[in-house]
Amino acid sequence: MRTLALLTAALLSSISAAAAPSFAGQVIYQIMPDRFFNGDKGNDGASDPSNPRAWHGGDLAGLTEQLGYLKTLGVSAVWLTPIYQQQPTRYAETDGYHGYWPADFRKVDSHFGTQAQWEAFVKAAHAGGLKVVLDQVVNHFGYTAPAVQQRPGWFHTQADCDAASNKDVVCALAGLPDLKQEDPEVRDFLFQNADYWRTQGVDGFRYDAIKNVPEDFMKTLLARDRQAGTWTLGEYYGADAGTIGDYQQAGFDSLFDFQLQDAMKAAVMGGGGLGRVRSALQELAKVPRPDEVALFLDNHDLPRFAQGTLFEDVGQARTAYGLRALMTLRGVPVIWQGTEIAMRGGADPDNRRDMRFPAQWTPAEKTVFDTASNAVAVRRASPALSLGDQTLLDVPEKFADDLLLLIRRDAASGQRVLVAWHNGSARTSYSLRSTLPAQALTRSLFLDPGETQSSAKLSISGGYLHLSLPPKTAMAFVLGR
Ligand SMILES: [Ca+2]
Repeated sequence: MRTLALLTAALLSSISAAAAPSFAGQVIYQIMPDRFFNGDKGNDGASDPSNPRAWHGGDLAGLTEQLGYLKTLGVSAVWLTPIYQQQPTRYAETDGYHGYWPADFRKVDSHFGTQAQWEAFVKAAHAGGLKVVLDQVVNHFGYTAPAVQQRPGWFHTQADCDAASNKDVVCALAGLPDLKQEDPEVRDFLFQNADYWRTQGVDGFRYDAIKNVPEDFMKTLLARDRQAGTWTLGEYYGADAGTIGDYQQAGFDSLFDFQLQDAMKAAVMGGGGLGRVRSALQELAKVPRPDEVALFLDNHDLPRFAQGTLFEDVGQARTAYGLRALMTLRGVPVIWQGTEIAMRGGADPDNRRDMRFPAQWTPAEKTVFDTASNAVAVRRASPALSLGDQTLLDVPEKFADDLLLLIRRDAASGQRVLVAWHNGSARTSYSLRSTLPAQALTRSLFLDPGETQSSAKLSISGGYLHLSLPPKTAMAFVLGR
């Protein structure tokens, strides 16, 4: 799994010559524009919202219209799945609504709108203080993109695949026409795609399917991005901390942590113990740049987080717990559209149901949203939660399944926050031996909807840390200097 373990010193020094862009302190909201909001029915074309594999009509005009919604949620950046022009026909009874079947990499797909609507979106997002991350495909064209016939030399053949030692890189991913990045013309084409979107106001790229792209090409691409100040987030499906570390060494600012996602799904949603979460966090602390790593509960390629239980109310309560927990961690949290209301859905395309907005919500969905927006606001207002380092505290073995404790500390402000995830199913008081300085009774920063002060309490006296914690949630307490 770890293909980039070794790098030459020369290459490392050339990459580190430019200051690395940072998203530390950001909270990202992931949007699939076709499934977000339809702001312009005039561009819908042959869309069919009743068919999960068809275009649904969401677009850039809708995104711009809903920026106020993102402000209410409190996020600081958006990541859009690809918006460029898709292949002209369906494949496997599916439209290119998801954006991963490109035909023209520098043109906005007509379903998403016009170039002018893209520019209006970016301008409004930036004016509202939101950074823009755009998905970039560098592995393939769409199945029926005209370029596949027009430029056969740009693509690997079946013979190339048969002869290849690294099948991931040379063979077609899901049968998609696989770009031959060894060809200088193909490399230039891909470099210029990145340059083009930089001129279009993009602050960061999310690179799709990086395990399927040659590493020498990827390193050059990343060095160019770093030089230009563009933040880079790689998607390596299933990546653990070891893979994240290798790819950060190779020049990525960030990767998604699938290992932590899987552990949180099992513990927070699935009701398992917190041991695997603890291990994943211990591993993550070893990567070169832990502040940049993308942390998430689910995305458009995984079943929805709330789908991990049969029961809608349990899914809602535990999604609220999961989102709060995510907001306590070192890294860059990413919220997939709809997770802030605990939307359900199984494997693709069921996990891509149309986003639902406040007027359509049930009271229970509103409660999840209010918990999520409070958690985002608390994180962004706290230098320790946003930017601090992270130290896991030891917990007695008998409590280890139910209790995760860590300290976030921001050196610049001196703020220290003690974080407690409580996985127990009933309200519980804990008294644990501790060397932390004495602390008068303190309540959690996080508030449930309707609360004016948290019911979660901490005090430290006589060498003991006392905690009173509601069930199945995460809490955060500011400690004295
Ligand atoms: Ca539309």
